[in-house]
Amino acid sequence: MFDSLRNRLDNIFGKLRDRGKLTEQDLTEATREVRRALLEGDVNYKVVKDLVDRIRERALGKSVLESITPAQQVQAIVYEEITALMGGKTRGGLDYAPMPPTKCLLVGLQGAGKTTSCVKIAKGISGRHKPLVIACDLKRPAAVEQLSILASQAGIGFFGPEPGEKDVISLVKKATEYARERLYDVLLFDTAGRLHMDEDLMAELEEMKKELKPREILLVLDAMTGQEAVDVAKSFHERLGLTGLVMTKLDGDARGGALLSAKAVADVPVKFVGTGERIEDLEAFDAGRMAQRILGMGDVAGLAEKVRQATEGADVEQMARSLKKGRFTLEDMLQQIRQLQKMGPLDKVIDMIPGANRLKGLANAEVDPSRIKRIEAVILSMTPEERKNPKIIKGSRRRRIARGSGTTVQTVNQVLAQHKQMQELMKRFGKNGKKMKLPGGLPF
Ligand SMILES: Nc1nc2c(ncn2[C@@H]2O[C@H](COP(=O)(O)OP(=O)(O)OP(=O)(O)O)[C@@H](O)[C@H]2O)c(=O)[nH]1
Ligand SMILES: [Mg+2]
Repeated sequence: MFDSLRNRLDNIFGKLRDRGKLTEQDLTEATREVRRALLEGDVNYKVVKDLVDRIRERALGKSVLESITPAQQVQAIVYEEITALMGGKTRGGLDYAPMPPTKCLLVGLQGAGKTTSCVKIAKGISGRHKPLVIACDLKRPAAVEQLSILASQAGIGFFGPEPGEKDVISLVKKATEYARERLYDVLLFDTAGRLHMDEDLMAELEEMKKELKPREILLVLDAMTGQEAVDVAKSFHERLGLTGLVMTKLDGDARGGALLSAKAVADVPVKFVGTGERIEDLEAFDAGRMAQRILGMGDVAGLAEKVRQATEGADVEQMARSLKKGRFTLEDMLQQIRQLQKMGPLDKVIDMIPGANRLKGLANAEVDPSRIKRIEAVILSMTPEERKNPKIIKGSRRRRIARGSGTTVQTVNQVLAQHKQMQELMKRFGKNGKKMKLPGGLPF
């Protein structure tokens, strides 16, 4: 996600870190490079100008704190400003009506991800709510079927038009009645998309808005379309009064511009981001966490959440404990490899680990199931003592473990090397965790 922007920023801060004490010249240079990186990331030029001015002003006026380096202070300011730019502390997710049902209209151009996001949101809240998705695209029968299939795959309630039904207002009235009788408390209306914003589309949406008085009108935007997405947001907002944005396809090679500029330019908050094609690939938006990821600082909170979702219960506490202590035995490794399997594509998890960008190769190697089986066999052939203290595993023990696990000494060596790498990673994780608690609450 936003790899090129992140790498650019990472380089800039890397250079600053090497400097030690920073002169005004260093700062000027760094802010100029931040500016260039953001512009190349397709962030709106006016947004970039304001942002960079603020960063420079704050960085220059900053007294030197002893606990963190000047480079880190600059990084902290950039982090804070980017967080503020994307909406600061306001949290994403749905805003529920005080009196159910909560009605939510999903609107947007063709192919933006409305139908997919509709089911993703429903699935995401289905533990605590009883959502119903409603197909309101009466022009394309295939659109109705798409929503119906996705909903049934996700185990979500679905309501759609009869074949040949033409009147969208009568459809949404029926849907509301259907939901009332069956106690659905969140109604997600999937609307038709158009290639371009046109009068027909807008008029239909306005009519739906008048009839439903929805709590949320969410515009779904494809992040890959960059500043164009921001323009679309402005137009929709002027006409419909949006309550939020769903920014999809962040997993692609979107440069970040749409996500970074949308709030500042269109004045509508991002509420969800889509990060893949699977139903689970949706996150309630959190500006601070997103800023961390953009700046390559990793997403500790996001990782923790993902771990919690994947594992539930006692395992998580165990994992959190060993991560915190920076201690990491071979048993932990085995357990974590098994848990990581449950979390889905590993590169996404790795994206969230501080400083782990460079370790992607390592993660990819682990995804191979037969490799995981071999690692498992090797670790299970060790004595408990060896698992706790791998340092004692010398030549003869390595041969014994290879025989016992039906592998080779080379494989045993690889597992041990990999364990060492992961241990390093976990140590870094622990350190970052501690750094989080510096005065001022900055994520360093
Ligand atoms: N990689 C990726 N693909 C996505 C994401 N969200 C949606 N898609 C894909 O984008 C394509 C279009 O998604 P839809 O949900 O059908 O889009 P739509 O806005 O309903 O399209 P229309 O109904 O034709 O206007 C599908 O192939 C989705 O799988 C995302 O976050 N990441
Ligand atoms: Mg659709």
